[in-house]
Amino acid sequence: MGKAAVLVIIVCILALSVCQPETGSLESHSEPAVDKAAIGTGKERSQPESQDQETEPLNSPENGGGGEEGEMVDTEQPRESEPTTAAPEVDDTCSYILSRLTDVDSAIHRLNVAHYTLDVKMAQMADRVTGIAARLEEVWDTLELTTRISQDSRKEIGRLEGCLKGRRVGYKCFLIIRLYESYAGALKNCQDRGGRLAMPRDRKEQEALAEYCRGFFHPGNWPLWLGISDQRSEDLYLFEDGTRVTFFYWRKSYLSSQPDGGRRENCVGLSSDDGDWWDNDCERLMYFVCEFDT
Ligand SMILES: [Ca+2]
Repeated sequence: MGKAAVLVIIVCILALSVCQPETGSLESHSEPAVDKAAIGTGKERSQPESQDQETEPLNSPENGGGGEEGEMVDTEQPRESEPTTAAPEVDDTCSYILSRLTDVDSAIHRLNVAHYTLDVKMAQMADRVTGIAARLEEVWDTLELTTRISQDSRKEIGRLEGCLKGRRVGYKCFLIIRLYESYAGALKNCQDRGGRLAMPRDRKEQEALAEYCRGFFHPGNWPLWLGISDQRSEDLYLFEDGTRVTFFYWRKSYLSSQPDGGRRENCVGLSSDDGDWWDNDCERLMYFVCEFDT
């Protein structure tokens, strides 16, 4: 709005500068008319001699105005009529400029009103956005709480399922999952259930797990992932909780002695018929065993 006001002021100054010279010329043109009136009253002495010479023959026919004088009157009359026709044109121009300035002023007023209205609506919108943000924060807190409760419930369901459907050994329960997964996929699946990939830590747990798997798949034989690998360092076998494996149950026979895969096979599986351990390619898709705390 400040720029618009400055623009209006500049336009006004320009308009006045245009109008004042015109009015000045008007006055200069109107002077002879006054002088003509003054000639009759004898006050024409203050006027220039040239004008006196032009006006005297008109008002003093007695001064012996001949044919030449009459011709001068005829030639001078159109010159004096010019100001009387130019003045209305100047007035019309000024009136037009003033009317346009009035229109501009009205437009600026309307813009001011629109700007105020926009400010009010922006303030209302800011209030609404603040309210929505507060509601979103509440919804987010509720969602986090719901997610936490859901995870706790899922872990509890996994624990109950593992111990009801699986095999309990000491303070843990093993549960066979008949889904084909890679080693990493099996790890995630057990975690999503609230458990871990099976980690038989001693002979008691190993024998209980082997008996459970043999009975589950009898008379078949299926390999199952355990939570043991040497992915971090070759021949350094660790459980998935990072603890080192101290008890092993590798298959040992004249046909095959495990582990034999070197750096190609770094994840450990259990064969369901005899419970022996085999090293396998970690990307191989196999069934797996989860364990849950009781
Ligand atoms: Ca290996």
